[in-house]
Amino acid sequence: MLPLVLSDDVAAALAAKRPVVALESTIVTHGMPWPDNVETARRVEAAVREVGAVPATIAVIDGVIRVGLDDATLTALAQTTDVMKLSRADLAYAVARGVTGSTTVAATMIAAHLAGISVFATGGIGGVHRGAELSFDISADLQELARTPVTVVCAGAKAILDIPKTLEVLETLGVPVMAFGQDALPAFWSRDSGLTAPLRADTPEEIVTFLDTRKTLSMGGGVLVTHPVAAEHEIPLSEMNRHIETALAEAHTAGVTGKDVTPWLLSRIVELTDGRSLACNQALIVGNAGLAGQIAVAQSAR
Ligand code: PSU
Ligand code: MN
Repeated sequence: MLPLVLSDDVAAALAAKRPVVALESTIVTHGMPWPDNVETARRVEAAVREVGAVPATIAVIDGVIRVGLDDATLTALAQTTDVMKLSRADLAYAVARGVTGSTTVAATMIAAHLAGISVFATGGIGGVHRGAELSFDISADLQELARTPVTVVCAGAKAILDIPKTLEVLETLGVPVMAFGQDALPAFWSRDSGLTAPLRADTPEEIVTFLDTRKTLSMGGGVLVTHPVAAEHEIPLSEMNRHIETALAEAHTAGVTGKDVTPWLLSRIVELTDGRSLACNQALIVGNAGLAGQIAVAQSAR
């Protein structure tokens, strides 16, 4: 039997083919400080419900992959400081050891697919880190997008990454990258990365038509939909780049490596921007949840 437990409302929605949106938990445990993390998670779930879909936040709790968390479990997870950050490499390890871990984009895609959920909202995906030509630090999220058939709605790759290289790797892996409502690829806190997205969609229905066409052509793997943060919450790239340079130099001096890099940079950038990056991060993920909900609704209407 799969070590996978669906909440009652997620199970009921899936059984009735009603729209469901998967949500990750690493953003809760490693991406934001308490109590902003749990407040954001609740707002994100509400945004999914508002458009008529059911939210399914995913995490491993005591070795069980839980799809859909009740508020008490979500709150407890948000306050725990020693949970594992799980990607493809260690998801099964956490299950085998019976421990608790939060799921990254890669691990959330795996769990969502096992549960039968095909739309997933997050903030930003992992990607090719700056200096990857020396560190070889490339997130497992990119390979997961290539192999697992889940549509991921995000605000682009974080500008702490090397965005042009991230886009190149996605192209190499055959992952469609769409910008929603604009030509430019967004850069997480900023609406414009300076790069043009390979593909564009202007409505959730267009995205669903594209997904259906991929299915007809027997194409596996995921699709990345990038959704720019609302203009009133954005922080321009020129300003973010200053803070990113500072944080990267400090991380290098502090010897931060591996899976600690992304959480370390994110929390340092919150300090460097006096909390503005956090407010922006909250706004963009809530926005992404709404769009993912609309895609799921359009999909289940077909
Ligand atoms: N974006 C955020 N906060 C986060 C992450 C992304 O604003 O915490 C997480 C996601 O879970 C993503 C992961 O999958 O960081 C990527 O980590 P890595 O680069 O170690 O693969
Ligand atoms: Mn990494």
